[in-house]
Amino acid sequence: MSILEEIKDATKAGDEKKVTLLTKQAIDEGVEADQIIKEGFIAAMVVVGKEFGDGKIYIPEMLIAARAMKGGLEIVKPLLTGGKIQGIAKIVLGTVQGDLHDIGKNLVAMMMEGNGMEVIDLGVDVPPEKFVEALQTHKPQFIGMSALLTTTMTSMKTTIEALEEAGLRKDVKILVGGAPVSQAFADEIGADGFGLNASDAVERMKENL
Ligand code: B1M
Repeated sequence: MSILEEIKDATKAGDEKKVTLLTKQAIDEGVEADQIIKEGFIAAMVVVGKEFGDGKIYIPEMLIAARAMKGGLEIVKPLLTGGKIQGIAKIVLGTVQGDLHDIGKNLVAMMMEGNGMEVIDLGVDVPPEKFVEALQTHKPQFIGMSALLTTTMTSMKTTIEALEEAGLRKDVKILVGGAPVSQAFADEIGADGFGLNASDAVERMKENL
């Protein structure tokens, strides 16, 4: 079994200690951070999501796998964020109201920081008014919203409406992403960009600079 398969299995099993050890080992062996994330962590979460959807596992297992992935991400973080010049652009980022999923959002943040962007992370369950307030306080060029639930992605639209009502929409580019979000949805709600994954999110930012 390859080390990436081992990382995938350990993440899926929620064995955080093993995930961290294997991730360190993979880095030492010269495996790219991007490959560890895609073929190790994300591949595991795809299986976890499918098994949860099929009723084979339950929330605790999903939570434990997520914790293991976070442990692994902490190990690769310096490789994604280290050594680059900060401050090309500023983004206020958050997972929208009602949504507690933050792994993808955190990965997007790491990738942005690694590409010289300044990230102000509002965390999870961020209500529209908090995005508005953060825009007034930090004056970023971008607002980034993440959603993982079909029931919470509508909060992206509500947030855009709140920015319009506050007369601030024209001051900022809005970037959206997350598993249920699509380009068509981004267009429908009037966002400026849709990121399919973390590197794509960075590309959309660069295009809109
Ligand atoms: Co939840 N969950 N979850 N969950 N969870 C999903 C999303 C689900 C698809 C699982 C399933 O049913 N198959 C399903 C949603 C169904 C739907 O809406 N259609 C679901 C559900 C139902 C739920 C609960 C409602 C379960 C319940 O309580 N009954 C509940 C909701 C809680 C809430 O938010 N209010 C819930 C809870 C949880 C946990 C807390 C247990 C845990 C989250 C832990 C955490 O994040 N701290 C969890 C997890 C781990 C998942 C799955 C298994 C994995 C998500 C993940 O981290 N993926 C997920 C199934 C799946 O997606 N395979 C599932 C890895 C991550 C790197 O990918 O987040 O997609 P992702 O991010 C990607 C891209 O989407 C993109 O880039 C990232 C990197 O490539 N991206 C952006 C993300 N944000 C972006 C922003 C951008 C641009 C790109 O610009 C700003």
